[in-house]
Amino acid sequence: MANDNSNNKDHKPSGDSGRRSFLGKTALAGLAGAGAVIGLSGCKDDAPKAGKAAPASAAAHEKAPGQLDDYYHFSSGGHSGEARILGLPSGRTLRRIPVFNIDPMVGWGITNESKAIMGTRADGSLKYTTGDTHHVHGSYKDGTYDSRWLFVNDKIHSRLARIRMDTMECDKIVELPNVAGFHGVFPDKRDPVDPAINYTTRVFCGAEFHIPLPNDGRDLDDPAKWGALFSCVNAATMEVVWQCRVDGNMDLVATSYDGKLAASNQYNAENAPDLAGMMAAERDGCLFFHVERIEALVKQGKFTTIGDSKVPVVDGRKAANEDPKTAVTCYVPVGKNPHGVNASPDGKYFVCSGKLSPTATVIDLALVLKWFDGGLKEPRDTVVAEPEIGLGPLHTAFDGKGNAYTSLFLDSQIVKWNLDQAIAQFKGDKAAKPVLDKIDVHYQPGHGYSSMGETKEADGKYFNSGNKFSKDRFLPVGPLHCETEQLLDLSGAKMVLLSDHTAYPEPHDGIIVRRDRVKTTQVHTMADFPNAVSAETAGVERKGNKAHVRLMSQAPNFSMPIIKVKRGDEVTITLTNHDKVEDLTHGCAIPTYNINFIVNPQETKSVTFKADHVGAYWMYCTHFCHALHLEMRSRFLVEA
Ligand code: RUQ
Ligand code: CUA
Ligand code: CA
Repeated sequence: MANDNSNNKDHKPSGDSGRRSFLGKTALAGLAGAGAVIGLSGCKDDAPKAGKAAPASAAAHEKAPGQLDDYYHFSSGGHSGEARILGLPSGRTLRRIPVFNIDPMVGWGITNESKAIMGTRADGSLKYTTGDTHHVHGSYKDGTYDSRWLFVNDKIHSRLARIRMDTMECDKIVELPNVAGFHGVFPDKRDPVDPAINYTTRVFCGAEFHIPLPNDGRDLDDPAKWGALFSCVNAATMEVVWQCRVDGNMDLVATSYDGKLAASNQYNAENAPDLAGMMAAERDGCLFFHVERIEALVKQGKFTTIGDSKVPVVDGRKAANEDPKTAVTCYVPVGKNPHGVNASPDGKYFVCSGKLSPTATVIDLALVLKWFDGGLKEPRDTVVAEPEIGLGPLHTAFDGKGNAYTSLFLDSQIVKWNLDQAIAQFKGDKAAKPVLDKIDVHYQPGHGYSSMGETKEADGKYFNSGNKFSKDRFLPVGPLHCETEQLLDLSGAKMVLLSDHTAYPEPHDGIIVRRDRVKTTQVHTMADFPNAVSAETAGVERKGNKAHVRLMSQAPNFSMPIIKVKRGDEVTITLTNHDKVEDLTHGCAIPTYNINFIVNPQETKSVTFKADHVGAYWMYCTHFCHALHLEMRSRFLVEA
């Protein structure tokens, strides 16, 4: 094995080392009582000494200078509020996409266009400047990526953002009403009814936290009355079209390939407001939504609304859904405090991990539909396997060959297991052996995902382990550590660790997309910007105390060497980059006025600010564009 730790005294090939069993025991002891919080908080002082880990085999993953990667890796950025694009197998960072955060590199949160997408208050300032992105998923057609959109959640302010995959820029953000802790998100893969709609039209959003409904000051001391809503957003318009109130909470979200079912794992089936209460029940659940039935109820007017929101809310609570034949929800009991629900690429199963139970639960989607038709007694009868796979199982990925790969947070491992073997074992086959392999990762993996693993084209080549702790894997840089992402080769019988790469805190989830599935635009089309500045419209236009500066850039010049405005003016600068050459980006910074943004070739952006400081300010190009880049500057003069 490539990744053995040389200080593991009782090392065994599967990574069952002293350090790891220590971790496991701590965790197990924790589960029994008050120590649980500590037990789940990851590796402590038991990690190997710096530099002791053996180097992984090089070359297999490396890209020679100038060589392109085979896959795109689209990743969330956690509480950085952004999304990211890396190349795999190299692990090189290609792009950071600001979404909910302010980014002066591109001017996100600074330009008028980006502020309009992010949302502003009456005074024009941003409504929110923080975000917490966890899950990035692409839109589908025919069960695979169609390169149209990426969707990403903001857990802090319960917003859903959409990123255009041609430009890799965020173009819409919507805030979910009456939702707190919006965590899981997944686009649908086809329409549940209309077979012609074989592509994404809905995005489903799970709410992790309970709140008073509406959250207007009522029921503050009575959390038993609080509730959580599952939301459906129209992928094209980004409007919230319906919500479904549930018992318990939601966490991750998965959708079926036939479009009929969406599901969310719930770790707080107890509906408890505190940790002890959330761990009280022996089992929690995987909660299924019957999309067609929910939408039929909305059409029939069988819904309520909450507070100021006009979004129809259907009742998905157990008491209102006792008859399976009319139920919109099905609560399938699964292992304690589950985390993660993932769809197998053959379209047959959802896998839900136990987190506080060492098991993964395999749910047969055909049986869930059978339950909804009244053909099964108990929701639990939809479970076809529940193998023991290791401690702290979280997220599961697939190779398209019948195998599943689950991250084991507490064991710091990835486990490879076989679905058919697990199903046989569940039926009573004593010879069945679901677990095929385990490999150490460094350390405490959260999400793991495989190349094309969330599509019908799962190819079983690579697996990315998104580790939550890196400890000794990189040069120390102070108390804030980067995270490790580790690339595993899935192509053989045994998993092989190919490489480590760093991740700026704190990516959660990602997808690995074959590069031919992604089509980008390398140069904008000027006509796409209605406010594009041409030679005819360039110049300063004044209306009262409003000065509109229409400016062009072409290396190494701005079209106006001198821009004059008066103190007190509300200044709008609209800048169109007339360079047509790929990669020829200009920047525009103005000191004192806090202006900094870029314009890509043929792109137009604008900023608006109050000219309240008199004096001469050099407006200069920030993005290296030309041998005379430093000379690319104009005088911005504010007269008294
Ligand atoms: S979470 S480590 Cu935000 Cu997707 Cu599971
Ligand atoms: Cu234009 Cu640098
Ligand atoms: Ca629970």
